[in-house]
Amino acid sequence: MKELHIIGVPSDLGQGRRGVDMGPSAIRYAGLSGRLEGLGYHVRDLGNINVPTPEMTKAADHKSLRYLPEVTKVCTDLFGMVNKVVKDGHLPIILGGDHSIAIGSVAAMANQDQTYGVIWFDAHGDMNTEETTPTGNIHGMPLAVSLGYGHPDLVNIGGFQPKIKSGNVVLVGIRSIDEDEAKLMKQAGVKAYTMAEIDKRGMAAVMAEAIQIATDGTDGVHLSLDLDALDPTFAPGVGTPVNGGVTYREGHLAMEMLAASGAVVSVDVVEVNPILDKQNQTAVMAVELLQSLFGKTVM
Ligand code: HAR
Ligand code: MN
Ligand code: MN
Ligand code: MN
Repeated sequence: MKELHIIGVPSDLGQGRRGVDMGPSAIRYAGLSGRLEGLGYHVRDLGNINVPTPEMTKAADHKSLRYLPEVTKVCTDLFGMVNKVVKDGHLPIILGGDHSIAIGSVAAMANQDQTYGVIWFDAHGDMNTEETTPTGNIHGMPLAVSLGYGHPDLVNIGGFQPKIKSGNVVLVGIRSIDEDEAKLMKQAGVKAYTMAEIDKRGMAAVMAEAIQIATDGTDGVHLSLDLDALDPTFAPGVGTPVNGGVTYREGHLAMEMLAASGAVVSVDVVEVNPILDKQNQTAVMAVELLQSLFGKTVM
């Protein structure tokens, strides 16, 4: 069994609301290490990456790419750290922070000798570029960047691009896409399972297909888990909540199916915002989902 290595990335530079930088603390406080150890894993917490606060920087110099230099630096540092964890044979669990950090983690997984598919669990598409973004927030762009669309500073982190092939990328839980973002998603040929499709066909059928797509010809799957994929009833502590999301059981079923697949090689857990949360409920949800992802069953 691989060791699980935890890396915190306390960044709120990729989005507009303060507090998501406290995500790593909240998830640790919810008992992450102990719960995973309880499943029989060796767990090592590597602490946090150094991230500047917005007050330390010239805020929003770049209106369509807010905090571009800082986000680039954080993602480059994370790239280096995840690279080392994987090369040493361990499985990285990256705690955000906003979703911009996935630019670094996906880049590191793409830098390995193996090739990996990506399952992007999210209410949003994260397929904006500086041309299409309605907000300038980089957390709305990481999937586009990983596919090679966007600012060169971001796209070229690690010195190569694109990081992933659209044919092995799949979004699950989608219910909020910007108009031009949808165009790029179609152009790029990324498969997206909307909430409507989950409603109609059920999470089990959708996840079976998602796992099929992400594992087809690859050596494993990177899971990028944005807690706003969950319905705000179960995960209120996120910066951009959208009603009509994945339920508690649908979320666990998805993780249980991923566990059964044995395909997951790395995980991001992002967008947990303790300031907006109710008694750390969203961080607890994140930990419980990770327990299912790493094999917790009823009997
Ligand atoms: N699409 C919007 C934007 O680009 C909102 C993106 C929100 N993103 C996240 N990550 N919370 O999924 O700004
Ligand atoms: Mn530590
Ligand atoms: Mn996201
Ligand atoms: Mn989201």
